[in-house]
Amino acid sequence: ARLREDLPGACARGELAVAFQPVVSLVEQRIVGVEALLRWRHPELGEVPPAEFVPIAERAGVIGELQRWALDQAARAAVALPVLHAPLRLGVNISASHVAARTLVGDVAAVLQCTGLAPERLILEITEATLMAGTDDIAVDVEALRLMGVHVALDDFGTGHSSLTHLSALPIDVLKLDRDFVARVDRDPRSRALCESVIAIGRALGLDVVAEGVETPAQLGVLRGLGCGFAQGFLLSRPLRLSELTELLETGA
Ligand code: G
Ligand code: G
Ligand code: MN
Ligand code: NA
Repeated sequence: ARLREDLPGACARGELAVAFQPVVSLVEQRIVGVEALLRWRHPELGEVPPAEFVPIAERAGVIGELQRWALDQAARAAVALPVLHAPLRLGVNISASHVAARTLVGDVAAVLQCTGLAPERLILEITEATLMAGTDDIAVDVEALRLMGVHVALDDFGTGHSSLTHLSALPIDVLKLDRDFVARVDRDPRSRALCESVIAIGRALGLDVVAEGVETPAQLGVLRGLGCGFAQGFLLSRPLRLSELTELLETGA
């Protein structure tokens, strides 16, 4: 109840922030993107994880506002980041209800316009469950976003029920391999086989595959051996504040 009451004003009170977790190319061996992750520092309760407050925001009907703010902040940050080789890509998580509310296309267009972020740099991370709910409305919106040049990632891939046939029909550019599979990739033959198939499917469909939640060199080694293109996780970098990310890029990590 406390969170539900405090959330609507949290943005205006400056309690929200966006953290950025680097995404690394395993081929180029450098940071090629970041995932924006919303943070709420409650004045009394401390850090509230998004897994807790995003569902509350959805039920309270303030997810649209929250999401617009996060998109705007993340895009502003992205255009101001130092460019080393190529401009970093920016992943932003989009919740199911925001997609369902049908304001996403307009919201994204407005943010691109206001910040000058190139659409090709933006990757909307949408979960398998949301995309698979696949009503025609959602398909129309996602198609409109891709026509604008924006990329779409299937987030938490492996946790839903996409069949291969269905996957090839989805309007996506990136597969994010769920960290549940990555966690045991170096120890459990089944996890390894699953990761191997996802990477192979990605290659067959021309999709980038990003392994999430990489925590150990052993996991990274196996994923690299399987031909996984990209990775993120605590081993490579935890989510960083903008100042930390800028410093990391400037000191050439
Ligand atoms: O950072 P953390 O691991 O606590 O994030 C937990 C979950 O919160 C992730 O599943 C992520 O997709 C979600 N999340 C983080 N930031 C945002 C955001 O800006 N919008 C939405 N809808 N979800 C987010
Ligand atoms: O659902 P989504 O993939 O958007 O969630 C990303 C979340 O995963 C973020 O909240 C981030 O803090 C968390 N995360 C990032 N790297 C790791 C990791 O290596 N291990 C674990 N357990 N969580 C991670
Ligand atoms: Mn994500
Ligand atoms: Na994910």
